[in-house]
Amino acid sequence: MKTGGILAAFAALAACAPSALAERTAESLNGDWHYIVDPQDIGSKSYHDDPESSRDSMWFGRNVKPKNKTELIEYSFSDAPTMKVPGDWNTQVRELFYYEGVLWYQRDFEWTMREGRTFLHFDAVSVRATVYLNGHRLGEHSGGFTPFEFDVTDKVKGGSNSVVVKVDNTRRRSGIPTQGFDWWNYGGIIRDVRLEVRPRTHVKAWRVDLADSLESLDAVVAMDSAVSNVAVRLCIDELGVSAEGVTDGDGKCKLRVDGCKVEPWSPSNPKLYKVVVKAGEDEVSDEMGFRTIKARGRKILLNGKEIFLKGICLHDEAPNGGGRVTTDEQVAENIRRVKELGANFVRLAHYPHNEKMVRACEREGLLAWCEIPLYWMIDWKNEDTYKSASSQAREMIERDIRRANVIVWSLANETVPSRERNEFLARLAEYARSLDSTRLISLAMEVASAKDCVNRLQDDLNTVVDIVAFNEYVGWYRNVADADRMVWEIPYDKPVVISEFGAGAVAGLHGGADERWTEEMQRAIYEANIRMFSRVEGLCGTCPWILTDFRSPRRPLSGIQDGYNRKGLFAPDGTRKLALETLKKYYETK
Ligand code: GCB
Repeated sequence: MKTGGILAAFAALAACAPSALAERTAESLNGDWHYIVDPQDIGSKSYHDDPESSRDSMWFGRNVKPKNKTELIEYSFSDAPTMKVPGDWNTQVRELFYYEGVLWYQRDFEWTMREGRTFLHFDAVSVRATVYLNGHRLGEHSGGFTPFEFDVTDKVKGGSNSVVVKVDNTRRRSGIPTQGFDWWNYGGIIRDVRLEVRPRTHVKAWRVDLADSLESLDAVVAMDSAVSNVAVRLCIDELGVSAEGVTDGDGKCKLRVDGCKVEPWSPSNPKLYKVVVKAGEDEVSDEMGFRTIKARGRKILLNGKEIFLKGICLHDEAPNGGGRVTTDEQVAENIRRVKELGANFVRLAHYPHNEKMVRACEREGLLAWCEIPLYWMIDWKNEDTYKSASSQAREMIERDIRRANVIVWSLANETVPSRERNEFLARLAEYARSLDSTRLISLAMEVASAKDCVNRLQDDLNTVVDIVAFNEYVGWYRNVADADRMVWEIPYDKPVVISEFGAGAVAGLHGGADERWTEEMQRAIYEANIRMFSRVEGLCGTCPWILTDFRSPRRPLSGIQDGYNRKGLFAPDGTRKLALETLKKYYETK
């Protein structure tokens, strides 16, 4: 087991880990927030386009109220309608279903001053957020699926406070994702919001990993500043672990624990331990598991043993077809559907999913592939685009770094090879490895049309990744008869995962196996692909597209798609399609 990288890599975790749901004393700011729809961004620009704001009273971030009955103020949050946070606006407010643009949120909250530092924490805002507290602009965040926070110790007051969030989900050419993608561009404060109180000097990031065997652990604890000599204690009662150390001049403490007997985490035994870290006045804890994951030759080894990834792709969408996942019940239903297939692996496509989902998968023994929305046509030459990709990758890795079930960081989906793309992605892969060298790196390649059914998977980026993964749509975007003739040449001594295949079907629509949109055709395509898999050398896993039909504006075919990508094995209401049984039977043999 190679672990040398863990400690070294940890130093690179930069802004660090606003992760782990409710680790410390927190007050939720979920609930009803007022909103103002602002398609022309009048809340932060004047009519002559001056930025925030020549006409002070129109700056929405200030949440100004008229001082007397004569004063003109042309907005009022307190009189504006409300919607729920967390939640996307598209499925909460009928007229915002297709809305892309600026929308302002506001809420008041009462606060009692406390000792220590106070952070305003967002689990995710889609896509760009600018946050104001009591009229002060706290900052911005871009990237719709990862957490961020602001230190508001000096801005929050005892008594009543007002928080305003400007959210903008306009698609941009330089953005990640960029302008075209096959899912719904949900906007809003889509995940939880809270105020968190921490001691003045507190733990900013920490991790514990297996060292060279199941009998030793390496831990690293990093404080929020370079304070030395802070007493650190790591406790895992169930393992009889209680180790002590002090921080060095960088505010970090490294601990090695020997002589414990760790039961490794695996799908059949998703063992979690309660791990507590005390550092000075601070205390954090997590339920976490320990395992190793390696790529060796053409195999994937979990805890040293070969594993086949019986996977399924899914979006972060509520199972009934409505909106982003926000509740434990929605997570539970998505997981119930995954489990019904007999799967042991989920591809959480195409962006970081709700942390509740990642954690629930860990408890349920589902391995996970996590990815950033670097998808299709990216502006490879734009340094701002790279910055966005790398910060989204960092925030994803920081958030989920302690999750035993997360085994793959995937950096891109179906991007077209070019020199600029190869350089961009190779640089990103190196960066991801510098943050976490203990997991596998991959990306989902697109397999373009093969000449005479010979598919040579030649892509220079395959020399960079740990898993060669590709999306093939034999039978759907190319002839189903090709499946039995297709030759796959994979000139890399690396494990191979089919990261997508599938076909669209309307639940309840029946007909011949050659009839588009019928359940029979979807099933026939699954059968043909499954026959083909035995001829893919080094195949270590399959991830059909997709668990449940999902909303996408790219799918307008009336009477069939009606705004849904229909490649689900389940319809949104949970109706099973015929291909589900086919996949289930295949997974029973693996
Ligand atoms: C793909 C994409 C996925 C699409 C899917 C489809 O290759 O990765 O995001 O939704 O194909 O249905 O065409």
